Amino acid sequence: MNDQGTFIAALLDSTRKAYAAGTALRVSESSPQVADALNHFGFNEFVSDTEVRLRNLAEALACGRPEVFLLDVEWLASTLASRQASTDLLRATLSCLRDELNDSLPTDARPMADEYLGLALEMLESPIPAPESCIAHVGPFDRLAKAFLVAVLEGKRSSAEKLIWDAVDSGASVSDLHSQVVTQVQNELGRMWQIGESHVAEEHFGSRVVEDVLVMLRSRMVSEPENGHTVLLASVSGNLHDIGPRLVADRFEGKGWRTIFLGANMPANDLVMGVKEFSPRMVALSVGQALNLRSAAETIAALRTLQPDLPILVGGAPFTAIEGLWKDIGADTFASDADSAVAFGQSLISAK
Ligand code: B12
Repeated sequence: MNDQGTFIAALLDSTRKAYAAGTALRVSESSPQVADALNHFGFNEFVSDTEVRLRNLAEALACGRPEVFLLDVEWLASTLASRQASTDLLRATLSCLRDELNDSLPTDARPMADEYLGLALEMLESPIPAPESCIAHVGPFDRLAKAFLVAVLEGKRSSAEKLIWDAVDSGASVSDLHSQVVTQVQNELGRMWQIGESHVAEEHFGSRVVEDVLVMLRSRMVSEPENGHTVLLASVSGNLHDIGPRLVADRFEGKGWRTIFLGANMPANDLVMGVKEFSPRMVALSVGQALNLRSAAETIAALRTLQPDLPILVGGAPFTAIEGLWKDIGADTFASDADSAVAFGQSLISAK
């Protein structure tokens, strides 16, 4: 992690609402069109939204990685693009936030924040496309993924589950169903939510169906004999996404590992207790969003204090998007999916 960035991040955390409100006032005093857009958005909503930008900026600064902040701005710009909405208010927000921080932060803390906001504004000079469909490709599981998605959107849990059973009965492998159906459908539900084509209830329902499907698939998995090794998996504190690491856990189990899957939002200290309790050969941590990066770094530091040589693998969207980010938070390696995670585990035990 970056020392100066961590310090600035702490300053941003402690005064976030005030900076966000100051930014809102500046935006409302800028051009009449932008002020109109803010009023349309609603002052309080705008302040909350700007706080999210500040949280992402803080994570980026703490990691010493502007790309972390750019990822958030890009996500927002692509959301706007999907609704054919202008980025004028977003640009004004970043520009006013930059002024606000340049007027308020201690002198030596200003350049880093200024640079990151400048890079984001520069990025917005080129058009950012709307997110593309996650199951548009023509692959062997494309039809199944689409049918599963439709069943979920129609609220037909049994039909969705039957599609998976039928595929298993026809010889589809658990790993293909994980990667080509479950993951794609979840990504697509996320994209639909992002672009305003589905709502939270549909995503929640889809996630519950997918959780049941994972249990079914696990019961159908032909596992290798126990190899005597344990992997402990969890989503770091603040990360409520736990379907990804659960799927990874199931695949370790298929290779004969004992898997201790602790689920979402796992506090660092309790994770340390888990390691004391279960003596894993390795720990695998899920980091759902950039907002979880400092939490992940803290968790890894706590684990290192207990057991410096314990291998720690991380996974999740921020590491797939930003090369080498896993090193900045102190992990030993990163895996983009279940197969590469299990390959890392296997390499550990075969190298012993
Ligand atoms: C379901 C879901 C939720 C559920 C989670 C339920 C659950 N029990 O997990 C709930 C409702 C809680 C949720 C909340 C939020 N979510 Co959400 N969510 C999703 C969604 C639709 C699916 C996630 C999922 O299950 N994917 C399926 C699994 C199998 O895939 P995966 O997680 O990517 O995991 C794979 C790899 O990443 C990797 N992996 C993951 N973890 C690990 C760990 C290790 C060790 C390894 C090796 C590999 C690995 O391997 C997996 C298999 O290949 C995604 C969409 C998406 N594109 O991811 C959005 C998404 C992640 N969520 C998003 C957002 C914005 C949020 C919220 C902020 C929404 C809000 N305003 O409240 C909150 C944040 C909550 C928090 N504090 O964490 C955004 C994030 C955008 C961004 N800028 O990063 C996404 C991308 C949606 C979108 N398209 O905008 N969400």
